[in-house]
Amino acid sequence: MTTIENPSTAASAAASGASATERFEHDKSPFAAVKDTPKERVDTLARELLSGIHDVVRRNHVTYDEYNALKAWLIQVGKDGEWPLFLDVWVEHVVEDVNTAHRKGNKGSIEGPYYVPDAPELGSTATVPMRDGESGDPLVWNGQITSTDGTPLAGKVELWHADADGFYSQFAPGIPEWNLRGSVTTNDDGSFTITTIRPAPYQIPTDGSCGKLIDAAGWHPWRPAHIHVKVSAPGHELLTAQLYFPGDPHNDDDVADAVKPDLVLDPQTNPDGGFTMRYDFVLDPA
Ligand code: MBD
Ligand code: FE
Repeated sequence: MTTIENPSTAASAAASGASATERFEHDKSPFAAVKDTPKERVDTLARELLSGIHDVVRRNHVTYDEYNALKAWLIQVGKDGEWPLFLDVWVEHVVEDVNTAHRKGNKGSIEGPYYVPDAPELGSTATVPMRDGESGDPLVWNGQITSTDGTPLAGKVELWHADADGFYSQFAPGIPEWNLRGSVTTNDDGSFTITTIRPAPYQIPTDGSCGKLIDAAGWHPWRPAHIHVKVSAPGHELLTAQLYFPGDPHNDDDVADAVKPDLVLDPQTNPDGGFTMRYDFVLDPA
């Protein structure tokens, strides 16, 4: 597998798992949502989940050594704070699929572990917060939000993405708090122009428990370069999606299985080296 050579990079990878756990506990109140779930529903889900595990044990004749290795690994995932990472990488894409299958508008994708609400508010012609001399090719993105019937929708495009080294602000040390994060308010006709930099392919942290699994199973830790968005407009379903770049070697084997053809961009190279692109969003009425 690909190992991280730079020790300071490795340290930040471990910290990002713990930060994602803290962030999740801070933003979501999962137990409040679950306490009203009927017993029958919990019974069904818990029983079927356990039965899936029992089947794996029977089919593969799992040994006591393997069972104890699993126990040790599960304990370590918690200690590393990597439950958000594990679940968002290997489970969320199916939850996303079943919950958006009814949509006629834009395809969505997973949120992942690195969303932070309340990013700086930017106007309809926005430059995302970035450092002086932020590395990466400049990217200018024109787009519009419409409803499924074509009606223009005034709304918001929240976006967040990794920098040219593959790191997210607030989850890796030494990056300004809101770097490459923003909340863009569109014009009345739903149009917007966003200037940012093109993010790099992203490697999930390899120095914690998820990395151990990847290594032990002979998998790889890569996600294609992507821009995360949450697109909203009154009276419409919130769209959570990610946009990808054509030709990325990991579009076809994303570790998180979150690429869909409709989400691949078509950036045009500018004479001065940067990129310009158009990508519009179509939201389903709520
Ligand atoms: C990411 O940046 C991401 O988008 C997902 C889904 C998992 C880990 C890191
Ligand atoms: Fe991401």
